[in-house]
Amino acid sequence: MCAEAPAIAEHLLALYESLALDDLASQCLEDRPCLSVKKWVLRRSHLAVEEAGWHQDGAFMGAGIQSINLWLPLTDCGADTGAPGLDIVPARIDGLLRDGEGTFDWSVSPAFVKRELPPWQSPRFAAGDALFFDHFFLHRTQYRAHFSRPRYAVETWFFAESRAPANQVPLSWR
Ligand SMILES: O=C(O)CCC(=O)C(=O)O
Repeated sequence: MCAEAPAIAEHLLALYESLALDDLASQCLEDRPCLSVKKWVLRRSHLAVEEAGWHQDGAFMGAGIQSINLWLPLTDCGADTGAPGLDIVPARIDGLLRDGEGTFDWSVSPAFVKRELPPWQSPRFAAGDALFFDHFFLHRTQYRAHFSRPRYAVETWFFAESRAPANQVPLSWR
């Protein structure tokens, strides 16, 4: 967790300030933004990558929140780069999906995604690209049988102060 790595947290907050991310988050959320202690994390994929569940983060954060996540790969990844990116469903979804057949109670099955939703995609990301999405966005860690390179990323969830999930430990930083 970034909150456990103060030097990195300070560096990231300075980066977010230089990019006026708090203003962007305020506009999207129509409220003062706060961060999540539990979902402000440094990620490193382990090889071999296990098949991950398709999920919406709202399934464990709650549907009634207001959120925006900055997913920031630090490695070229996705598509055919050999490092896992994200598999995404490029569709606006306004609620929680349930099919009862996912690997976890917060995930949905590949069969449901294939049957019910537009074709999913595995975009190519360059290190430093930014993908923003909310808690209803359906995605999973990109899954292929053979990846040869690890992938590093930063995940930062911002919440509206008035609609933040208590279970993700919201944190005001300004
Ligand atoms: O980095 C990943 O592979 C997964 C990210 C994710 O599931 C998320 O940001 O909610």
